[in-house]
Amino acid sequence: MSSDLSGRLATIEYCAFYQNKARTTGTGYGGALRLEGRTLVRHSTFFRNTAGEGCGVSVSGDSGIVAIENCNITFNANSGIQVLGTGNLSMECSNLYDNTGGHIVGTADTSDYTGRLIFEDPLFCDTANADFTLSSFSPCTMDSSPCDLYIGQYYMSACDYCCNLAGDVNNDGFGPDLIDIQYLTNALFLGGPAIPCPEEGDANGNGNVDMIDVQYLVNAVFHGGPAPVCP
Ligand SMILES: [Ca+2]
Ligand SMILES: [Ca+2]
Repeated sequence: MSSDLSGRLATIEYCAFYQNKARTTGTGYGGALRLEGRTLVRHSTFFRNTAGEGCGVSVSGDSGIVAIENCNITFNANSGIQVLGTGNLSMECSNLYDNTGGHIVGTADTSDYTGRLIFEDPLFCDTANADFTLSSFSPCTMDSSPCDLYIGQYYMSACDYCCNLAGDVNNDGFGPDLIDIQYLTNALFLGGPAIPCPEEGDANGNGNVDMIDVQYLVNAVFHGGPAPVCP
């Protein structure tokens, strides 16, 4: 259910919150935003923020009524979102990924968000230069997101690049490991699901995805061979 945001204090949209920091001890909550009152946060990206809890957003327990819609909350150094006490959070069509302390912590009933969230690598074009445009392979583009709206700050796909963990064939953020080898074998020879980011399947980085990459991955994972590379 959406939160009642009538008479809201603020709408925060089309923003990127990048490498903000709150204290990481005591009540260091809300690395990017610590919100009270009624607030709508939409089409924004939270990346690599740091706090004790709620690196992206912390919702106050006193009066916080917050709706997060179409946001990317990813790669934060502790929990992505925190809800304190009686704080109220609703979420629609957002992506949570690689928040090391958990995606949503505190008092929110996360069962409310079932089916409204995805948990996938957003495949930003160039995070080293704070470029949060989306790869054409991103699950957050208008065509790929579960709600036909883009997720995050940018609506356009601006690159075809997607390799941020070479050999992570299934693009789950882990690996390369046996699961990636099986995924690649399945995709190439057994009619399995397509490789989400072909560059991560091209383990030897020669521009083709084929049997040689399977062998390369087996060698890397089990026999101490060279690590996969991005093309
Ligand atoms: Ca993987
Ligand atoms: Ca290859």
